[in-house]
Amino acid sequence: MERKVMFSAVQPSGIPTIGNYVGAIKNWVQFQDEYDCIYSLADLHTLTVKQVPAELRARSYELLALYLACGLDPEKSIIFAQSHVPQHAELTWVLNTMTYPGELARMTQFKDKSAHHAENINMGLMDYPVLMASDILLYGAHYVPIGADQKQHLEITRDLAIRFNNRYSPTFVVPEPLIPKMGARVMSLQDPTKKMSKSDENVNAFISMTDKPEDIIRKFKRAVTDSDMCVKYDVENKPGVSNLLTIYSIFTGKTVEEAEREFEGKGYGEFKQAVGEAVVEVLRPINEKKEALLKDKAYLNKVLADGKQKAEYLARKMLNKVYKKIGFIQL
Ligand code: ATP
Ligand code: LTN
Repeated sequence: MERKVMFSAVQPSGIPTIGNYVGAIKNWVQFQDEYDCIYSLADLHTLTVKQVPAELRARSYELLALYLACGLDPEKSIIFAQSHVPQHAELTWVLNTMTYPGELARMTQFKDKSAHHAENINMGLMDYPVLMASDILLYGAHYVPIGADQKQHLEITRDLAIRFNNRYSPTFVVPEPLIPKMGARVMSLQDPTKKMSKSDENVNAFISMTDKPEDIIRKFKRAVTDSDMCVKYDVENKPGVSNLLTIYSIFTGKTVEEAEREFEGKGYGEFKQAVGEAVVEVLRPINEKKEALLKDKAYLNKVLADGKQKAEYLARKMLNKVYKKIGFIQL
């Protein structure tokens, strides 16, 4: 039986947070034996917000090293940089001609980011979902493992696939999102009604995967909770504590109920310390591997070169098919 294809990506727009880890990267690792997995560094996407060139380059290597340190295996999966495969930008052009400005203008991420970067509302920021659709459709991906915030973009991707298939003939696979039951939306430590984001201006709001142990513990200790001193899962009334319980459960493998029992009658201080320690223990070996990998740029470049070659082969095949259906001359 042919294996299903899986595609996902993270932008090297900052250091990944534990939200990116549990919402996305951690789950990607498990799929590698079951699916044909393709994982990308979404570097083209980062240009929708102003970037400093040297920092973008350094963060791209850092993200690649983190992918590998988390267990993504270039022998099993295709790992590549989006900017190395020109077909992503080419398919975006085609899909742009089938996308309506209205459907992009109502995307939550576009509205949030426009409010945040009012001085730089560029066409790319609005077109972000069409580039994301191209990423996915080029490889005929059946599944896209993402956090809950990306669900809307996946719906546009599905609409575009269906629109193209209807106008021409069946070409694209209509992909399904895979959103984890737990950890699909890790919340900010400073405002537990907002998602944790690597580009938050308050560094206490997020835990970066590369934060030092003492900073991780300190940030959890300062996490906003409530005043009733009871470790109980109740998203509505206790969003801060519920977020910490979710994080604790994912990082220890215990259920939320087990965690509630463990901290019954204990104060928030002890609970927050335990959450911090659980996260530190999971991130420690990942960071050690990442540091070692970053010292070997030749190896990282080789991973990217191999990934580019494999990804481009698939992308070129799909784009040729698209160009043929559209009516471009085939040489
Ligand atoms: P930025 O802050 O630069 O917009 P981001 O932190 O939202 O970035 P992305 O690179 O856009 O991260 O997202 C990468 C993946 O991580 C996506 O699948 C996204 O759904 C997931 N993700 C991002 N934030 C969270 C979160 N707080 N909880 C769970 N998953 C998340
Ligand atoms: N937009 C995504 C990152 C991303 C992506 C993709 C995710 C770019 N291309 C394709 C899944 C599939 C984000 O998480 N902000």
